[in-house]
Amino acid sequence: MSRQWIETLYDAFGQSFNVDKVYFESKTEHQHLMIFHNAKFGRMMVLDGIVQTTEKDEFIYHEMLTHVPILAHGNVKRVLIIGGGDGGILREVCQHASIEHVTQVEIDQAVIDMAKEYLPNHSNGAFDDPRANIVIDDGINFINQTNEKFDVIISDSTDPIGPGEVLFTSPFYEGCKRCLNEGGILATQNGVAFMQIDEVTTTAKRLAQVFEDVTFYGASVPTYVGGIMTFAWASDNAANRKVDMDTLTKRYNASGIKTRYYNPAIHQACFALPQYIVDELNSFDK
Ligand code: AG3
Repeated sequence: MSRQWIETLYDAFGQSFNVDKVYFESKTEHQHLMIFHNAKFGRMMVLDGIVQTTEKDEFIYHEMLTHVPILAHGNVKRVLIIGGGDGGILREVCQHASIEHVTQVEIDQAVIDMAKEYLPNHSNGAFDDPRANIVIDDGINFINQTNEKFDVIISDSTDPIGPGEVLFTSPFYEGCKRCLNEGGILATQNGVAFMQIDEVTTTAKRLAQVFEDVTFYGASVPTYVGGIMTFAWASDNAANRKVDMDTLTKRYNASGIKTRYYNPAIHQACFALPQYIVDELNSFDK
């Protein structure tokens, strides 16, 4: 029988995977990193006991966290990625020929190195894209120090435990606002709403103090088990998330990107939230 690995994210419930082969397992400077093979999901990357990404279902998360803000905005030239060391978001951003520059700030060099080695299809060469500038630093340090501005900021972080925690704080959101051009959009990984509903509430409260228009959108990602993964959305321009179907379709076709999950209909639909999330968002004074 093959070894079983059990995710330790939640107390009373978890998912387990057969481990066919371990490619890498070690403590990096910042976290515990493991990469193994599972027959259903292919190669998987785990950080501090939590599934981060798998070869088979990564496209859903990476496409949704990238193309929804970029095509909603419609004129993105500069993108900032916080985290995302596996390179999946960078790969999707680089698909857009109209994007002139992308800065990625990852805290852990080992995640980039090991992803390049064992999950090469995640970045698919994007780390060598001449438009990409890769910085090894804590996202909040970079945000606090830079004078650069961006049209879209994507936070592809771990959960708010360990190194990812600061990326869910008000100072980080304020810093993002300062680094966004007018009408810019911040999109962040915000956990699985059913399992981590407090994260939705806390993020909504914090973002609402900084941005005019705050909401969430969702997508179902098999290995982020427990319901829809929510992405937080913050902008000062509410029109960004109300782009009509014709405009989205034109932008999508003109972009020339290839997708396997994202399309304009999914884009429009993903802002429809289940009532338990709507109720949660209405439960506090904004
Ligand atoms: N980062 C988000 C992983 C979230 C897992 N958490 C969870 N299931 N609540 C993924 C990095 C992919 N580039």
